[in-house]
Amino acid sequence: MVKRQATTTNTFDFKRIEKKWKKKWADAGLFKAKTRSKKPKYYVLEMYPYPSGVAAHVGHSRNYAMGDCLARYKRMCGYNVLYPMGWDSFGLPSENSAIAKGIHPTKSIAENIKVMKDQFNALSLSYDWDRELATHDPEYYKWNQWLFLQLYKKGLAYQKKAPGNWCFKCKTTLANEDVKQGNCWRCGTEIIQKDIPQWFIKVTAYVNELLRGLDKIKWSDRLKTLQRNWIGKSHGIDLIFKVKDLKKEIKTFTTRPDTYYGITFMVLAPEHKLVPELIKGTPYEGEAKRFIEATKKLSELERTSLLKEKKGCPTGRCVINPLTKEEIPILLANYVVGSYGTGAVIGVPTQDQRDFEFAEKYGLKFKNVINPLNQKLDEFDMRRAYTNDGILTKSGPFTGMKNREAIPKIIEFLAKKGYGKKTINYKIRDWCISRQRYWGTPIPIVYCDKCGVVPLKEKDLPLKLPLNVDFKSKDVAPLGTNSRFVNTKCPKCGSKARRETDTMTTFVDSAWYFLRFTNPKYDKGMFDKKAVAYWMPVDQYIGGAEHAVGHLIYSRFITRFLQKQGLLNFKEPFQRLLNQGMIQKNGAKMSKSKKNTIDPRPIINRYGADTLRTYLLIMAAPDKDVEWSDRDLQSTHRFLQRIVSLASMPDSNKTKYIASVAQRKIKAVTEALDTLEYHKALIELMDFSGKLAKYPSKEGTKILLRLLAPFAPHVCEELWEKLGQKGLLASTSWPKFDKRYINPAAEKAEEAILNVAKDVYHITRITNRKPKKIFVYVIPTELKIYKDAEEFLTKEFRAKVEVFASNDKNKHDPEGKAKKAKPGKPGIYLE
Ligand code: ANZ
Ligand code: ZN
Repeated sequence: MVKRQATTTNTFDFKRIEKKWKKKWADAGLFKAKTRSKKPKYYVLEMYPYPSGVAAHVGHSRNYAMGDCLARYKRMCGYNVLYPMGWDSFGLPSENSAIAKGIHPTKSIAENIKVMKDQFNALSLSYDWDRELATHDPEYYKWNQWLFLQLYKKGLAYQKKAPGNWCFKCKTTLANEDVKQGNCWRCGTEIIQKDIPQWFIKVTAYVNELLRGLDKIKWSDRLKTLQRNWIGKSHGIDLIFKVKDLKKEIKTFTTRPDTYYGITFMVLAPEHKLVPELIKGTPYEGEAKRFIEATKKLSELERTSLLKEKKGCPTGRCVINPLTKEEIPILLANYVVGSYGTGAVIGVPTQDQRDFEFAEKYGLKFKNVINPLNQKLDEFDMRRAYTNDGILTKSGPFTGMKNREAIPKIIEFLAKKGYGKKTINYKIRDWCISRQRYWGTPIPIVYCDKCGVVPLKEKDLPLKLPLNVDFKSKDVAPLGTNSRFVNTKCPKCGSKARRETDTMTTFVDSAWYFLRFTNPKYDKGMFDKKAVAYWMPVDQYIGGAEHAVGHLIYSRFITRFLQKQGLLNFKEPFQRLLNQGMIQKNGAKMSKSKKNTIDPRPIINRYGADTLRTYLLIMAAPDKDVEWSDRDLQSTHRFLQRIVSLASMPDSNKTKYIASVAQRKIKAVTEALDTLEYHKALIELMDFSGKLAKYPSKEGTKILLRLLAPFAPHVCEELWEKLGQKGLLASTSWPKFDKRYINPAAEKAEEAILNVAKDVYHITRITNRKPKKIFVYVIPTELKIYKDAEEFLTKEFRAKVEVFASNDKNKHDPEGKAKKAKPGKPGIYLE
């Protein structure tokens, strides 16, 4: 409606400005978190990146812009802010980057870190670089090993056989990423799932605590649900069945005991421990063995995927339903996994779609036991399972009951008879930390010929990762190629021993790095208890939703473990969590593989860091995905240019009005930042700058600069200086809302004038004519308010403007419009 002032001539030399203020901030040590301070603390953390050497794209920049804006805001609010950055430098991406470059990881990491650091600096991220850490530093990973030993002591780190991706030809296990369409990435041999001894952390020990803890932290519901589903607590019953003609029992876990009378078959995981005995000597022995081998080629994920075809194989054996005395055939099925529940499942084809398809395929029986409310289902007509709730039928004493209500009664009934036992199962598995890769923390364990598994002594840490290995080795785990590393003496008895050659997954490093940032050079322990007590928990954590379950569960687990050891005085590491949305380009998530990434560097070169930062924060709510728009980027740039021109405009006489607006903006921007609604804050600031362009005011502009500083820090500093302010804007205090300046009369007057302008605009639209003269008739008591409109309307419409009291005898009013004047709604006549 109101035309924007064209001030594109007033561009700013952002390159010079950026350089100048970066240096001033650095010289003032503004971003250093203070170890001792009377101020309240605030800890902002973004998930640290792995220095893969791939340049970050604007999607990453958005994430960091959010953290930085918050850090700068909180500093101005008077907090002692910890805003650190470091490198997740162990692991596959770093190892692969090194392999690709043909150099040692230690070397490529240094190069990659430099590239990323330059990118961060280009955006002016206000990290406290004194606290930089890299997890491949022995002074860091030493504490992974120490942590492992503590977990081991408490029985929370243990070794067990678990399926790994095994390549026969290379005689090694592969990470999931290295299995390409079921084959080894190096030699193309088909991968099978082979049980190999691996190290696990017993996260299942704390499942209930990890569930309950979610109620006390401010994470999004979406994220909490992801964690709850991952933990996957299921209430149910273990049913016990006797195997016919064998003195054996099979336990099966079900959450649906209400379907008990509809059981028509039983399926076992091929790896169920009774299987060899069951099939022995039956006509199906050969077929079953082939089936078991074939299943080994599938990963657990493939087996349970709903899309994958369900395959089975008879065993020739039966169990007896103790209630109905029916004989129930036992089959093997690839969709039953050995690691969940009891590895055995009862089949109810009429109430479970998976069972339905399986029963059709293998010619098994159907017996429907749940009917919808006013309908009787006939199992011979059913096209698919009836999985909704309803009324039990053909269910002995429970017939006629609502199935949900019958569940506790059936459980009680079966338990009394000894046919079952109430239990709880969890989907979550213990955390496998073993990787058969080179670039990670060596696990501090040796295998002694005499003593067996022996942990290293704490005083012998760090066990350094040897630099001299053939980390591309084909034959054994890479660490196995360094015999000086592998062959050692037992810490207990001194005899010959071999070192563990697995390394730890990098999720161990990231499960506690946030503690280390509080005093990263501390050498008397894993972390400085005092510093941790001051800084932790993290007040605001920011990162991608892809870590919703892995990293965020492990961090919560390790934090709880350390708390139980008396090392921490809190249980939850991350109070608030923001999962940033993704930037899309051409409707697809920005990613290197889709070749649709946008590099921030040319944008910073052309429009400046302030423009990019501000655009990244205004483009959408921070947790929303959003399409990149060059046009919006450019209009953000113009917004900043308009602000530059504000600093040199002479003050208008609307001081009271602008002072009132300024207070409202202080309130709105503060509230928006407190809830991380950066976009809302910026929309307020754009509106504010528009009002200031209309009614320039040095005092108003100063408030605008203070509010905008966390978003566009360089240009705001420059203008702050230009307005004659002493000291750095970055270290001035955040403006406080003061309601004494709120001036409803001034605001109302301004609103009235805007409404007249709107009306005039509408009339010109309808008549399609540009007015030369504008006459406004107002009720006499409002004359003073509307007199101000003359100047504004003159500028706005480039026309002669006259405002009359409606009872003015000398007014020019050829069409009698003065009669239309009402309070707050003047009459208007255009010529
Ligand atoms: C009978 C039944 C009838 C089932 C019905 C479901 C529906 P959640 O909620 O995930 O715990 N199940 C049990 N162990 C399994 C395993 N190792 N592999 C694959 N499936 C398994 O689900 C529990 C249900 O998943 C159990 O309840 C069992 O099938 C199946 F109308 O038993 B149900
Ligand atoms: Zn020994």
